[in-house]
Amino acid sequence: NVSAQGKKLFPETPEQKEKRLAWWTNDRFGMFIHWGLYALPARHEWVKNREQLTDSAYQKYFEYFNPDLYNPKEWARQAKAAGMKYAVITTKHHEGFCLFDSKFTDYKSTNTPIKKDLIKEWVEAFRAEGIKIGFYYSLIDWHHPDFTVDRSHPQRAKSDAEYDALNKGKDMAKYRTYLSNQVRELLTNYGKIDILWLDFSYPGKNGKGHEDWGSESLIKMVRQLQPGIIVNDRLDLKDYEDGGDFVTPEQYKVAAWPTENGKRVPWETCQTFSGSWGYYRDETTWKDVKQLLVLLIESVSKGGNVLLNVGPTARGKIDYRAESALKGMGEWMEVNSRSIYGCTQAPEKYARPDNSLITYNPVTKRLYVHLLDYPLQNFTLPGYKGKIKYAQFLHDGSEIRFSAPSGYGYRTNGLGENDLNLSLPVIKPNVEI
Ligand code: FUL
Repeated sequence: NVSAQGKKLFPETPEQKEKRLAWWTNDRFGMFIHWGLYALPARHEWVKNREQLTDSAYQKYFEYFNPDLYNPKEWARQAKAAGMKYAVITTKHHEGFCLFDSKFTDYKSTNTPIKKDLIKEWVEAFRAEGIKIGFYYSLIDWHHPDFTVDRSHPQRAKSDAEYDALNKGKDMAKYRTYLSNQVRELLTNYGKIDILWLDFSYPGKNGKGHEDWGSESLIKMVRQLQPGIIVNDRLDLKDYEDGGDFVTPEQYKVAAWPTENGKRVPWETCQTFSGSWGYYRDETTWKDVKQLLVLLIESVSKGGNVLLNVGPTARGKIDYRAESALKGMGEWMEVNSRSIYGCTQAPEKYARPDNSLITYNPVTKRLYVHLLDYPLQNFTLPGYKGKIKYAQFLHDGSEIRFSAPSGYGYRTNGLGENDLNLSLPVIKPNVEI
């Protein structure tokens, strides 16, 4: 993670930053969308790199890119029904193909058979549903002729000599200008943008990725164009306290709320339904709804957000397996979202009961106990005596009676002096995790 050196890029107090991020830490749950030419081969968004496909071998995906069923209103409706409050789409992924009408390249959706600025329609559709707008933009570009493939680039060459050969005649400075021009277009032509998700720079031969990518001037421009925007942490600005607004654990669950210099930092885990970010037709390892809900609840219980990814198909539909998982999550969110929005890690005085997760709303002072499996036995809130005024189910608002130990009999039942026993009905709630 980032080890801040105290150097700052902007004059912003911690309170101002907290205010800028307030909606994001409240909303907790967003949709990530990875969509590009890689939806056609349908075997991972890194396919060009993994299979070492040449530009001309990859060209057919450009020529056949025609998502005739693309209907971003439908995507936005599905995101909203799942309880997602913000969304981040790949305007350009590592392959270099742009879903937006950029002045600085011909490698864009307007030049494919679909002939449209797909980002424009997407922004309009998601905004209309009240969903906050995020742009993912790849700092890596396997198509741009001046993008320098240096020795830290994953998976390409095996030696410095090989990299030098690959890099001959390339001018990273030209690529820097290109990327900054494109980021300017994205932050100028589509109205207010809420999130910028840059992915990713890495230290090259000089050990300073931020110099290769011009990260300092890039982020300064970003802040100038969209002062309220929230930016992730993948610009290799580790020397700066404010080099990114939140950290981005990818495809893993954090053990505890991440910290830097002893202070808790805003964080968001990005996760796939299966394994690939781009549409992967033959993938079999799909997470079920319960796993996904636990991921969300657990993240909120440690003060974090979840950005859950869909990889739409080459025809522009959300994969049916993702669609049904979103629907399942939505059914749960419809009655339980109160335990997600505005919630965070519970204060220490509330211990986590066995086989459960707890989230807490500091404004309403509500504690939410999420039972991961409906208990067949007594359910105990350890050490909660005197800390709870009222308890209810979320699915129907009905009261849950509770009792504290009041005598010898209770103690022999295994209840500690300060515990509470919840009297749960035998019949399970119909909306389960
Ligand atoms: C990674 C990328 O390389 C993946 O393709 C994906 O976009 C993920 C969110 O970030 O670093």
